[in-house]
Amino acid sequence: MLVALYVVDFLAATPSTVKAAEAPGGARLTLQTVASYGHSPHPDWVSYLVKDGGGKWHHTTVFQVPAHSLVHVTIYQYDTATGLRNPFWSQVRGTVGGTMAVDGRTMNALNPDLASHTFAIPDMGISVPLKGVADDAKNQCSVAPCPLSMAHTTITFTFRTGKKGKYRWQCFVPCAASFIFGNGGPMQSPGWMDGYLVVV
Ligand SMILES: [Cu+2]
Repeated sequence: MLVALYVVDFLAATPSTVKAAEAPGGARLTLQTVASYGHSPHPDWVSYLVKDGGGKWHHTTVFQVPAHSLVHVTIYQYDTATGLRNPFWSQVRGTVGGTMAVDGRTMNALNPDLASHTFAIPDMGISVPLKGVADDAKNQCSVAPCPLSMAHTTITFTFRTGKKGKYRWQCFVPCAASFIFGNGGPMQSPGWMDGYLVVV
């Protein structure tokens, strides 16, 4: 029964598309991850959100960016670490310079135990592990969108888009608490832990 529900959910969910803000040479994509969305239909589901060019946060995972351009990504990470079962995903891949910056510090990999989520676009060879906030951090956020005054880590990186197309992206950390092996629910639902990069 649960499986059937997920399938229906998957087909019915058509998250809206948010266009990344324009930036010199391309676009600026600003995201946040939250431990719990805090609203219906799934207040306890882990999720991504995206900010539009006007500064408003949207609960969707379909992002539009220009082709053959640089995309400057900033991810505010409000969730605690779950850890990666497969250390493959702890490496930074496919970004400009093969690096990310974590709270301003340049890195090319993350201790797998510290990962909360990943931002990966497999068909573009891109994968970035996202460092979680400490389990005992004060001021943890549980209702999206989370403000910068709450505990978070900031991850920045840049990647280059190629030709136009619709590319699937997803998180590879088994971050779905209370689901079997952490891989159900939000991990299988566009709008939460996976979505599309629409390159136009
Ligand atoms: Cu995740």
